[in-house]
Amino acid sequence: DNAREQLGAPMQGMNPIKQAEDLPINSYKFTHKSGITLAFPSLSTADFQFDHEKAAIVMIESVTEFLSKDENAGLELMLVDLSADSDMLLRVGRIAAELGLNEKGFATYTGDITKLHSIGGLECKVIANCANWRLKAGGGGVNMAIFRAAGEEFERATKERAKTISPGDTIVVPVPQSSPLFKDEKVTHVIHVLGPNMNLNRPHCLDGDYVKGCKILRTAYTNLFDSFSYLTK
Ligand code: AR6
Repeated sequence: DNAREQLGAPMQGMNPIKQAEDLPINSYKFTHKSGITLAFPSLSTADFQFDHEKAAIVMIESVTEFLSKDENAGLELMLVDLSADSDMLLRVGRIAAELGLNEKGFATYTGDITKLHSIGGLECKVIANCANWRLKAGGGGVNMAIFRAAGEEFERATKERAKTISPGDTIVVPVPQSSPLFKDEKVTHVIHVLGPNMNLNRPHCLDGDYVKGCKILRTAYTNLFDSFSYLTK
């Protein structure tokens, strides 16, 4: 509860999200009244090699379900990726625009998830991490970026909460106030998520089983969004 208190009141007038002028297909804007935002990366679609088309469908379904619940009114979900050419960002941005999800609290954003305030001018108090099953710092991708940006105390705070994580599960870690991620980026919580893995060189490989894979991905997004919702209550 203490952790939840840190999150404070809803942010007023969430900053307009930067528009990529040359990419009209991506609407980097929340077009409804702003609230508290979860910034999250596309789970499993880089190092874990999950099929992008399937991942986009599962993500959109999970986002739609979350935003349609009355209890989540005022909460926003923002998919972040490093490059405007990101295949997942483009795919999801296109489907979201078709479904009118931008009016309901969804946006896509190009940038580093660990620099949303200092570079993007945004205030996303909660961010998600594509973790590994041992919750270890390093590796690559978002995991490396978040542990690097958050510092040693955050690593300790993560270890205090759990030693491992199962596919589809989440671990919520309050960001220590001494962490640059808290001080410079205004992030109060990181939610570690372990997505399904299709990479033969990583643990828990599903070996192309997309029936299981999609189910785990769906569970991962649902748990992530529910953890976020719980933090705000
Ligand atoms: N900011 C925003 N998006 C990013 C950033 C960043 N700093 N870095 C990467 N992305 P990945 P996975 C995007 O590989 O597939 C790690 O080694 C990236 O372009 O981080 O779930 C862990 O330790 C892609 O769209 O996650 C695990 O072992 C998305 O984030 C494993 O990778 C996810 O890419 C997890 O693999």
